[in-house]
Amino acid sequence: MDANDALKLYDLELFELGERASEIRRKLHGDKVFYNRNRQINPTNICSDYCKFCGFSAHRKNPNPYVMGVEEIARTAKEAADRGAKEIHIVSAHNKDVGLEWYFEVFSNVKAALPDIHLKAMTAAEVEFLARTYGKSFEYILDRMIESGVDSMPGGGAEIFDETLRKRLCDGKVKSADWLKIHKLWHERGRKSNATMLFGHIESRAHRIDHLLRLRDLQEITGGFNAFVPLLFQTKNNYIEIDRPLDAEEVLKTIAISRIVLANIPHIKAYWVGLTLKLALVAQEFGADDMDGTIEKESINSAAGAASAGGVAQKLMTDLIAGAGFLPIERDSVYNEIAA
Ligand code: V47
Repeated sequence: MDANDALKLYDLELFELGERASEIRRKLHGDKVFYNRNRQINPTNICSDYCKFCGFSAHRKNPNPYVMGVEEIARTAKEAADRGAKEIHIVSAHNKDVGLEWYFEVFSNVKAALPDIHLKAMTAAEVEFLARTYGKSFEYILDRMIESGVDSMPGGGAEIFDETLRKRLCDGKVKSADWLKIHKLWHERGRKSNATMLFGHIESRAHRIDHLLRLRDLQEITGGFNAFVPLLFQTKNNYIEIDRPLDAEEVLKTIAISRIVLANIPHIKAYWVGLTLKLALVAQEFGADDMDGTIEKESINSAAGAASAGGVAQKLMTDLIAGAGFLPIERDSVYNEIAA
């Protein structure tokens, strides 16, 4: 499928598109909807990059800079694991004050406290920031991550790959080609990662398709992406003015098209944090097969207006999935099923 064919999918009627995406989804995963028990930790919000869509980093609209202590981070992870979390998802802002080693100490401390936990950490944007700031290669940063206990990489920092738009949205942050290169290097190390796309801001349908095709092409080479996560832009506390948020039809079409175009990526995650739980459930009928997880505490989307700060209880998650007619499946971070 080329860009024109993919773009034409948007012309299909919503439910026809949903049927096509559902067919692929059901072939791959039947009635299953995956979720995990996870905890997000964002150790610092002090950022040297300036992304117009971000409400999380400490700036004029969010003037509360913080850095968590290394022990505090490990303690927070341990408390979450004691409550049943199987994955700790750590993403930081690009903080020049804490030093290179701090990033690795955070990971090795969590792993020392919790040797069996799955540590999903460091976006490609963080990898590029550390490499650039400290004069290191991407390979060096990735190898140090592995040494300090990082198991997989989240998909953040991809935003939208189109270079012109990227310049307007987040000039100075990891370039699209480098985002892809970092994931390729990570996959070459036998590791898995996810891929995101931030949509619903100033991008066009064609920009979204371009983004999907670049991911599809890399996946063809490495096979290292587990899940694609379309992140719906949250509109508050940031520096992007849009006339109105995307309507549900356009969101569902975009998710369905992701399922169709990215037939080589096993999972499509409807990230409930940005979509709301209800739309994330509807998205399961439009190609998605995953809800992300219980999360416990969410800071990035909620800083920009999402009602996700407190996470969601496991029972509510499974009740909602079952109530929508699907089979709730708890998974680990690389999609092994966890027996109930
Ligand atoms: O890269 C920033 C996004 C991302 C806003 O890999 C915003 O499983 C919406 O990548 N509205 C970080 N989104 C979060 C992320 C993620 C989340 C959950 C699961 C996974 C995964 C990855 O948050 C950033 C950026 O694209 N973001 N501002 C906003 N206003």
